[in-house]
Amino acid sequence: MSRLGTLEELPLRYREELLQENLAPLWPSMRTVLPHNHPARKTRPTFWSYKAIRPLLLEAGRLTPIEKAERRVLVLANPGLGSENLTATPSIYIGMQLILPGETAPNHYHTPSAVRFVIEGEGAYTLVDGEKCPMGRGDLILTPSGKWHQHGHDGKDPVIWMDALDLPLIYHLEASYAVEGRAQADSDLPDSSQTLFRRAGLLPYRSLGRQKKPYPLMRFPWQEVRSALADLARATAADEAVRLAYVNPETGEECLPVMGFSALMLRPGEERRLTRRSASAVVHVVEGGGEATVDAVDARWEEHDTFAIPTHAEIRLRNLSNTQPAYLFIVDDAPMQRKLGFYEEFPAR
Ligand code: GTQ
Repeated sequence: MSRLGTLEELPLRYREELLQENLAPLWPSMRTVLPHNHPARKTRPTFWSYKAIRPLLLEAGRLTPIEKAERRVLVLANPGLGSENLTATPSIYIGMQLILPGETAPNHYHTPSAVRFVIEGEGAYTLVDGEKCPMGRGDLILTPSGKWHQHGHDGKDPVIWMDALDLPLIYHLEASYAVEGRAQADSDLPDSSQTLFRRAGLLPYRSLGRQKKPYPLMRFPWQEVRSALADLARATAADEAVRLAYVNPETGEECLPVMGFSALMLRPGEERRLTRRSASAVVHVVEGGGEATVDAVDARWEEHDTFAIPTHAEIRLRNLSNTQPAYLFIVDDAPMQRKLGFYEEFPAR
């Protein structure tokens, strides 16, 4: 491995001439942008406790009326990436959003894709391109790039959910913007998880042979995911993970272009090493408590806690209950990495 020339080795006059012409020599920066064998990472394994977030978010509810916020959100900002950059991993934004009874968050669309994963409270809903999606605890609701969405709340208690967006990526590409619009008409129709896509393996007959819509299903109810995990566990060997992928029911592909979603059940007492891979991720605890080791960082996790996983990280998870399963919801950027052709998995050494 040769040592590359540095900037200082170049004559000052030459460096100034390069600068003048908007040129830069590659070789002094070669190992920074293309380090050998392993990417350089600034993302830190970071753990956010819901116990810390919740009172601060409720306080935001008292400090800032919805009209002054549009979206009342506390962002999970990875300190390694600069807290002002509002990003949990290089590609994934995570925010905790609060909506109070009677409030509405106005209609808009934007170029980044978003999803909501509901943490607590009942009676809120999101309207996505006219489809009314009730927000039950643990439900996943998609608002893909360019789809109109607004939120409302007809219930009695505060509702809190987690937003995940591919905003950092789209912002970095200088392609991020939003468009405001008039309020969508309310709808009394059930969302399509209750009608068209009621059950895996069954599709409306007319969707056969038809040009597929990119986003046929907007809502994935948690009760379905949870019971599917319990059933999957019965048919899964003890040394294998009990994990389900959220997919487009018409194509079987991942449901959004950049972010992928999955649900992992840790059996009582289970300790699991996840396959090391090139994707970054965010893990949210739906139910249960345990321990995690992400690279060199150890932490305890409880219900509704969230943690950031850098690319190429080593991950160990342990369910500390010997009687109850733990349920984790995982957002990653594997779909984007697969499309770009560099997604990798690294089997245990
Ligand atoms: O609810 O539409 O956390 O537009 C960030 C940007 C939520 C939303 C966020 C958004 C939204």
